[in-house]
Amino acid sequence: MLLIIEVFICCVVAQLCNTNTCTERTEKVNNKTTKMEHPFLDQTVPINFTKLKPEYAVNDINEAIRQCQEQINQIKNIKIEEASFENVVRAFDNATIILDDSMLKLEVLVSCRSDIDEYRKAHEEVLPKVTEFRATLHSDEIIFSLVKKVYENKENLDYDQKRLVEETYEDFIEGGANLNKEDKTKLVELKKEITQLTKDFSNNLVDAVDEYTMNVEDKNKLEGIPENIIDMYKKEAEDRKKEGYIITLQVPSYFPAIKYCKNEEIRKELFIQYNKLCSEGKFDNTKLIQEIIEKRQKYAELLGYHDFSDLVTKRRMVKNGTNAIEFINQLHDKVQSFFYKEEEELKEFKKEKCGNNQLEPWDVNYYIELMKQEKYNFNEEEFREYFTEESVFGGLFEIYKRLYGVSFKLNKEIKGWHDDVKYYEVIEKDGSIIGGVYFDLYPRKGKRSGAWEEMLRVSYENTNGTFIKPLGIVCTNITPPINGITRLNHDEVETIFHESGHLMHTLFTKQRYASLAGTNVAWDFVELPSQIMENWTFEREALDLFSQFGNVKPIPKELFDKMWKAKNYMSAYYTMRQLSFGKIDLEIHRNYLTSGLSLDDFIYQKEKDYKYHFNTKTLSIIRVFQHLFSHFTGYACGYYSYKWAESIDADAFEYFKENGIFNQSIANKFRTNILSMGNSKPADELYRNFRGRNPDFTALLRRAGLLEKK
Ligand SMILES: *[C@@H]1O[C@H](CO)[C@@H](O)[C@H](O)[C@H]1NC(C)=O
Ligand SMILES: *[C@@H]1O[C@H](CO)[C@@H](O)[C@H](O)[C@H]1NC(C)=O
Ligand SMILES: *[C@@H]1O[C@H](CO)[C@@H](O)[C@H](O)[C@H]1NC(C)=O
Ligand SMILES: *[C@@H]1O[C@H](CO)[C@@H](O)[C@H](O)[C@H]1NC(C)=O
Ligand SMILES: *[C@@H]1O[C@H](CO)[C@@H](O)[C@H](O)[C@H]1NC(C)=O
Ligand SMILES: *[C@@H]1O[C@H](CO)[C@@H](O)[C@H](O)[C@H]1NC(C)=O
Ligand SMILES: CC(=O)N[C@H]1CO[C@H](CO)[C@@H](O)[C@@H]1O
Ligand SMILES: [Zn+2]
Repeated sequence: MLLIIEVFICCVVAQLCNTNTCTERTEKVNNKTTKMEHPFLDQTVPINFTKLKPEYAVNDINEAIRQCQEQINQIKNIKIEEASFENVVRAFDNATIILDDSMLKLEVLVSCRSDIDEYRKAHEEVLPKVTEFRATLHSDEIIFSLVKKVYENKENLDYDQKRLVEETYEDFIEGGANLNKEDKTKLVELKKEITQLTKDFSNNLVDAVDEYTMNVEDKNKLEGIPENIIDMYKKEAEDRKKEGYIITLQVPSYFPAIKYCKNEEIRKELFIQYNKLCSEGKFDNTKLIQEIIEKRQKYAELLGYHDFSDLVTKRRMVKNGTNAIEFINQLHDKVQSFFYKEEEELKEFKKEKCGNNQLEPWDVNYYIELMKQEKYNFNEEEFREYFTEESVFGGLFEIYKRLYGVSFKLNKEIKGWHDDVKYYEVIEKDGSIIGGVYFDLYPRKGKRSGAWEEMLRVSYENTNGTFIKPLGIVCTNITPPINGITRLNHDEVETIFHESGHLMHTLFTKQRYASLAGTNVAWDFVELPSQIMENWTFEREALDLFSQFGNVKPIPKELFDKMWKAKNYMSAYYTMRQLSFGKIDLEIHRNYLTSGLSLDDFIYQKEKDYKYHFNTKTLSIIRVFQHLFSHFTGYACGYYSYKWAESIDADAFEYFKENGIFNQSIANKFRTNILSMGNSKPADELYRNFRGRNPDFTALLRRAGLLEKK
């Protein structure tokens, strides 16, 4: 079904690091000594984006790889008895900084300036080389033997050094460096095979989606669908030289039809077609899934794990597959009664509308939307009057001032990659500069969609003892200004708060080593700093700050109350939906091969308690579940982390809520134990240090109205 849509608004924080000093080198070209410029390798601040011309990119990245390789070779030349933390582990941490830094610059330009083709071309040209270089880093035997030597003699190192040694060692173990030759070959082979199978899976899905179109000639049949979507269907038809309207199975086309179209026949037909995708014929994914699961199992076993879920979660906060499935099961049990209560409500509503209370799978999105409109009458758009760019950012910065005492200062002298980009310095109470951030808020031709934050430059300790200052970027695609004024809806404000949370994780870091710094943390932990910030956008006290900036009125009580009522609408349904994906993800990787059941029977059995009682039985979504099967790992055995991260942030936010949402003592705990720590300690330990105990996962249910209030 519609996995792509409801799945998190995530912003993929790049897990990369950076810095170094290298501006100009003298190179011999055709026997003439020429001064070559390498703007992508230039580490000076501020970054001069004018200099980052596409024609330098390929050459510079190649040079970065060469420099990395040179440092790697130096490490390899160290005699085993001379291996030390500094000359092996720290040097290894440092070796890739120059490459990561230059690639990040190029990636920002590709994501935000794709209107300039040359950046994309340059990126396409260097990417395979960079990927290959990075892939081989953690399987090198010589370096591993040196790392292992340091690992075995780590008692006298300080805490951060030990952590870096352990994490580096684990990276090599995961890369298979500890295996014998034969197993190592098998591992490489399996990795290749899985990668190919997942590629085939994606291609099948793309091709199967492309194969189907629905041509509707009579506009009346599209009743209920918003005009702008109907325009899109019309344009699709025109592009294909057809009459009327064309709906495809691509999510932006399919989903609005399923959600809004009053005509049941259309919804039914689309649903059935979607549900059949990749289940038969030449694009059948059934066998591929079987093979991917089998090979992942072998891969995990080679590395000494019981199954793939244990391998994937080993270094995450959840720690093992058993904990992950228990987490899902427990939430499920708590939500189930609410879930069925909502089902009854929905059936009742359907009966009111059409006299029949039999729920069909193609009804759910439609009646949920209709009931929402009728019962709540809440429109995100009403907020635009109160949320201007000035008021939202004024409010956001004021919140950070109250929490952490820091201020954001616009510096117009510093230019980004486009005139819209704004650069801020973030300043500590005592006046010292913490770091900087580029905000790039509006869509433009070729800009990547969605919203994301990235550590453009990671902070770490230089060899002379000074810290490199971090640089973050925050990119969004919010509605651009009309007549010079940007007006946001609530969703867009939430997005900005979310990304700002990642930003503070990037900026507040105090880690000495690049690969442990900032947002380089466990996958099921990285969304805590960001998601928690969304909560301030629901708090009266916080929203009232907005109206102190820009010329806007405070949000009326009526609108505020409507927002809260709508917030938890059908929350058991949405929670259960995410849980069901987490459930089948873990189950298929843990128990399918030994179950003796067919794919469909297995999934049916595992997810039946996570579904409404439909009149018509349909296939499972497993054959289009891209998150699990489109990459070597991707979200496989990681889907639980959506709910996991939400549960933690709910629990963390309760701590604020109980003590005041601007309580500086709680904020300070959050900053020192989480935001400044990067991956200095395992995530569960960081969390306990902040909260004084393990997370209480029921906080999520309380927040969603799925538990009695405390
Ligand atoms: C470069 O110089 C070497 C001798 O120093 C000469 O043999 C070679 O032909 C020269 N190459 C070019 C391209 O001029
Ligand atoms: C950035 O580089 C351009 C091109 O080299 C140069 O003209 C400009 O003065 C530089 N800007 C700053 C602020 O240094
Ligand atoms: C770190 O890397 C840079 C090149 O990227 C190099 O100049 C520097 O010497 C390295 N530092 C250490 C401590 O290895
Ligand atoms: C999973 O981890 C927990 C600790 O978080 C541990 O108590 C449990 O034994 C582990 N289970 C398995 C099957 O490894
Ligand atoms: C340390 O190195 C950085 C960059 O390499 C330089 O900017 C800074 O001035 C140096 N600090 C000291 C105290 O030498
Ligand atoms: C902040 O929270 C602490 C508990 O950690 C509490 O003792 C203190 O009174 C709170 N401060 C304010 C201003 O509410
Ligand atoms: C008050 C509240 O519950 N707000 C939000 C807190 O943030 C999460 C996202 O992590 C939202 O889902 C909540 O609605
Ligand atoms: Zn995020």
